[in-house]
Amino acid sequence: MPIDHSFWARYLLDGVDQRREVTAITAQVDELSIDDAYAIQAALLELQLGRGDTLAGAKLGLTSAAKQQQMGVNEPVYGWLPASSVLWDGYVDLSGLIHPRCEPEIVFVLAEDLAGPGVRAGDVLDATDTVVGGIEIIDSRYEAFSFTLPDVIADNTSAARVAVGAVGIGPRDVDLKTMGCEFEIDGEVTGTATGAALLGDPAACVAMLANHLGKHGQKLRAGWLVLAGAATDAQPLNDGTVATARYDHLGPVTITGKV
Ligand code: 0L1
Ligand code: MG
Repeated sequence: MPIDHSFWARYLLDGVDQRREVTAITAQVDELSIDDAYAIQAALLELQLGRGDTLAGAKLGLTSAAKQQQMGVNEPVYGWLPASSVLWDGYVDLSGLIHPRCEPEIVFVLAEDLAGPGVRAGDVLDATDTVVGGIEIIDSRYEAFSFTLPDVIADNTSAARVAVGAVGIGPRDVDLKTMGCEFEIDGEVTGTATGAALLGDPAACVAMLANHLGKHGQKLRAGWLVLAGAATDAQPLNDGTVATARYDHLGPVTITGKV
């Protein structure tokens, strides 16, 4: 039976609206292909935009070898950043989230459109205004944060919120591959990594996203934020949790969970 993309998009959005975990889609259908999963993701975005949201950017997930191994996959996943998900202060209101986790991100702020195919890391640097640090709050809508690859794609790659740092740097004023990041929860370091942990080069990750979108007649747009992916493990974000990502050259980004 064909997959009803609109039905499953509504199913996921109901989970968000009612702040409850839902059963994985793959536990309920015979087969969910990657193409069907992206079609559900697109239908979900359409529902959000239909409510008056706008697009602030796009994201990659599963760009570190560690995360790919955990999921048993060898390619990243791609999702969208609605404007309503972007936080402009350091507080994360947890009242609308299910079981949030947080992770450090390298964020590209685009000055120009980037349209695949054929986009390479150098093109990404050329099209980027600044690179800033960020912290993504992921909140899988699935029970126990447990899913298969198509499930997480349909669920917009667990995207929930993103906090973006205030200090940006020109993309060629720093070596993104060697730029270090330390992630701290309540003052304890939980992970350290360099940009190279993101499939060797964060800019190459963004190029992969542009090329992926190009296959679907879409592109990354000037002014958008693009998240290259997390280089360290995500950590639970609870009421009162203070998470800080400290990037070389970019200064710290801090969020606090608040009910
Ligand atoms: O942004 C991410 O890396 C999330 C990818 C999906 C897997 C997860 O929810 O951990
Ligand atoms: Mg992420």
